[in-house]
Amino acid sequence: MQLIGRNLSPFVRRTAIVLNLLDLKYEQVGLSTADDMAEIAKHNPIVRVPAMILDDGEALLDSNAIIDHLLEVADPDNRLLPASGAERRAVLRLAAIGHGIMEKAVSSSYERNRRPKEKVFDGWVNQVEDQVKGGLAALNAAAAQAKGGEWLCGDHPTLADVNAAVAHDFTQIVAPYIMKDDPYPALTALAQRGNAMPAFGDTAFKPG
Ligand SMILES: N[C@@H](CCC(=O)N[C@@H](CS)C(=O)NCC(=O)O)C(=O)O
Repeated sequence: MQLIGRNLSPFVRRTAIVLNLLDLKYEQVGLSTADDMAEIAKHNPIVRVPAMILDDGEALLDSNAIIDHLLEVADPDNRLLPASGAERRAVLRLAAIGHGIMEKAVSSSYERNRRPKEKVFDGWVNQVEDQVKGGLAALNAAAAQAKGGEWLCGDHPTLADVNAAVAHDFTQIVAPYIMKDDPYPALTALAQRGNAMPAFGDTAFKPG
């Protein structure tokens, strides 16, 4: 299997962590949407990452579709996402908040970095960054209230923790001023617990 994209992308990184947590072997092809559009377009007509190329050549697009497939084939005990009911809904709710933070932090970063400075619309940047902050505050509250275990939904990491840690770290990279003075300490502690595991830590984005 090939994972297309660099771990600077939070969507690529969360996919890589799920692959690692499921002990799946894969090769990562570190293409960037800024520099490698033609190459990415060979796999994905929308020219986005991640894409995943299965061993028979089938291409899966979008981290949600890729992770859905990985869970179907390699998580028979439903450890990363409970099979049904309130437990499943709780993981999906928190995972959606983490995914939403990623989307809004990417929007903010594109607005600030891919436009000429004089065309950046501060009102829009502030709006999406308020959405990022709302999501981070919700995950911080969930991490602070996590009962009994170290993780958001029980005694082992789920998709909710994967997304929370990646959302935290990505915001730290692209909008460090939001994380100044550690305003979300329970979430930071959760991200640190994740990153202490090779499945998470080995995927941390290394510039260069
Ligand atoms: N919903 C998608 C979002 C993927 C996404 O937006 N990836 C970004 C990189 S972080 C990208 O490819 N951006 C280029 C573009 O949208 O033109 C997912 O979860 O995989």
